[in-house]
Amino acid sequence: MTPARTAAAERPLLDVIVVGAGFGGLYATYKFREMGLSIQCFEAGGDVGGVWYWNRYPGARVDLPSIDYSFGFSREVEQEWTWSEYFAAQPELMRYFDFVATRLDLRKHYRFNTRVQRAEWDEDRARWVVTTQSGEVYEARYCVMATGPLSVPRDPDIPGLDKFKGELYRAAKWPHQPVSYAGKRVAVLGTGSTGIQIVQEVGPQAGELFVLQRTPSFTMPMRNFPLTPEYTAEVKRHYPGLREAARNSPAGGLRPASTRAFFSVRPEERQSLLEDAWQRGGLAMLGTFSDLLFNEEANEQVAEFIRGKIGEVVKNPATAEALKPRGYPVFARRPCLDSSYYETYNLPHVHLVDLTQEPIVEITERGVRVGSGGATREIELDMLILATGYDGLTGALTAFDVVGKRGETVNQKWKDGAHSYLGLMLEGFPNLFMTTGPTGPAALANIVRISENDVDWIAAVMTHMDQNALASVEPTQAAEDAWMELVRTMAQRSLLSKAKTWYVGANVAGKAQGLTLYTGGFPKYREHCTQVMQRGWNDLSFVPARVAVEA
Ligand code: NA7
Repeated sequence: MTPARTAAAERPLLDVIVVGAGFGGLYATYKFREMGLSIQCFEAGGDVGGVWYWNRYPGARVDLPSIDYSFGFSREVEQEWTWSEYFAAQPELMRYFDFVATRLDLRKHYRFNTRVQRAEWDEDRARWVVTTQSGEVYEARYCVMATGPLSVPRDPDIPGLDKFKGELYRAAKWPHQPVSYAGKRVAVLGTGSTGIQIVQEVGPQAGELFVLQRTPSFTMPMRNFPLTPEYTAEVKRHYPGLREAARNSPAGGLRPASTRAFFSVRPEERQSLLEDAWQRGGLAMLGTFSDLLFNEEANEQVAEFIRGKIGEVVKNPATAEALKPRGYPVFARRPCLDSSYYETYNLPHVHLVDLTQEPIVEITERGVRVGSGGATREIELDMLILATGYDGLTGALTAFDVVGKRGETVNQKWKDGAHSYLGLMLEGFPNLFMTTGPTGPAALANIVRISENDVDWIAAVMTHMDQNALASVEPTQAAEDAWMELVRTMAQRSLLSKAKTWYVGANVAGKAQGLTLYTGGFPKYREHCTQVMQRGWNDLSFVPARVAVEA
C-alpha cells in the first residue's frame, strides 16, 4: 500500500478513517491494519460495542444465536471465546466485544467519546477531511462509515416530554448505574423488540407497570438455553462450515430456510409445521415456508396462528385482543422473540394501555395523560421508559455533514430516500464507504456476516486502487441507478413494504418513505458484490493518482 503522506496543511495523511466501533468498525480496523494501512478510528461511545454499548436497558438480548452473531474472520477469537447462552444478553455481548478488542489489540486505534461532526471530500487533494466535535481535524485517503443501521435513537413527538418530573429513561441511552423498579409506578412507551424485552423484565419487578402500546408486534418464543461444554466444543470444531452455511443462507445466518410454499402442503400439515416451529422457538417460524414474505394469504394464516397463541396465554380477553396485531403482515415488522412477554400481562399489576383507544394527550409533570375529548385520564408515574425506536438505516449519515465532491451532503442526496450503490458506496462521494448501509441487506440479514462481506469488499477495492495507482473511486451514476432500480423492483414484491416501520422510514416524521433494503437474500447480495469485482470493477469510476500527488 502507498505509505501515508504529509498533507499540504501539515496534517499527516492517513490511509483510512473508520467511524464506529461496532461489528463493522472493529473488523474494518483489524482488516485495514493487517493490510499495513495507517488508520484512525472514532467512536462516540466510551468503548467498543456499537449499539450494544448504548443499549444497556433491562432485558437487552440479541435475537440471533450467539454463535452466529459473532465474528468469523478470526480463528483465535472463535476458538478462545465461549458463549454461555444460545441468545446472549447485552452484558455478555459487551464482554465479547471487550474480548475481541483486547485479543486483537484494536482499542489503540480508536478515539472514544469522540463524535465526528463533519466529513468533507477535498477533490483537489483527493482526500477526506474529518472534523470531530471538539474541533480536531484529520485527513485520510478513505473514509469508512461503520455507523450502523440503528444508532440514532428518536424521542417521540409528544407534548410535555420535558415536563415530566419523575425518572425518565431512554432504552437506547440507558444509564450505566443500576436502576430500581421495586414498588414504583413505571410506564414503557413502545412495543417493538426493545419495549417487549423491557416489559417482560421490568413487569415482575415494578410496583405497577403500564405498557403504552400504539401498534402491537408479533412476538414468538425465544426458548433460550444455556450452552453445554459438549455443544460448544462441537460448534468450535465446525465453525468454518457453520460460517459457510450462514453465508449461503438468505438471512446470512444459521436459521432454517424452506423451499416449501405454504399452500403446497395440506392444511393439517401446515398447522403441525407451525406448531413445531413455535415449540422450537427463535425465528424457526419464518423459515417454515418459502413464501411468507410474498404471499399475503399465506402470511395471514401464519399471523392468525400467532394470534391464536396470544389468546391461549393472555387470560384477560380484552387485553389479549388488544395485543393481537392486525392490519399488517407478520414479519413485515421485525419479528420479536420473547421469553415471557404475553405471560407478563397476567400479572395483576401489569396494565396494557391501548393507545389506539386512548391516545397520549401529553406527558405531564406527574405522568402521562391519555384519552380523547372529555374522557381523558392521567396515569401517575414514578418512571417513564422510552423504547420508541431509531431513525434507522440512514439516520447516522444524515445526522452530521458528510460532504461530497459537488458540495452536496448525504442528507441532500437522500432527501427523497436513500440512494446508494450496493449499500456500500455513493456516487458523488469518492473514497467513501459504508458498512451495512441502506439499499444493502442491512436489517434483513445477520449484521455480522454483512459487515464481514462489506469490509472484505472495501478492502478489495482499496487493494485494486493501490496496485493500479488510483487516487479515487466512486460508483458511476448508471451503476447506482441500476442498483436502485433492482432494489425498488424487488421491494415492490415484498410484503415488508406493507407495515409502518423503520424499515420504510414510517417512524420518522418528514422522512422519505419506501423500503430501501435489498430483499433478494444475502447469497444473492454477495453475488452482486463479487460480480462487480470479477467484471474488473466496471461499475466504478476511478481517477488515477497524479504524479504531483505521488511525489
Ligand atoms: P421499533 O421497532 O421501531 O419500535 C418502536 C416502538 O415505539 C413502536 O412500538 C412504536 O409504535 C413506538 N412509538 C414510537 N413513537 C411513538 C409515539 N409517539 N407514540 C406511541 N408509540 C410510539 O424500535 P425498537 O427499538 O423496539 O427495535 C428496533 C430494532 O432493534 C428492531 O427492529 C430489532 O432489529 C432490534 P408504532 O409502531 O410507531 O405505532
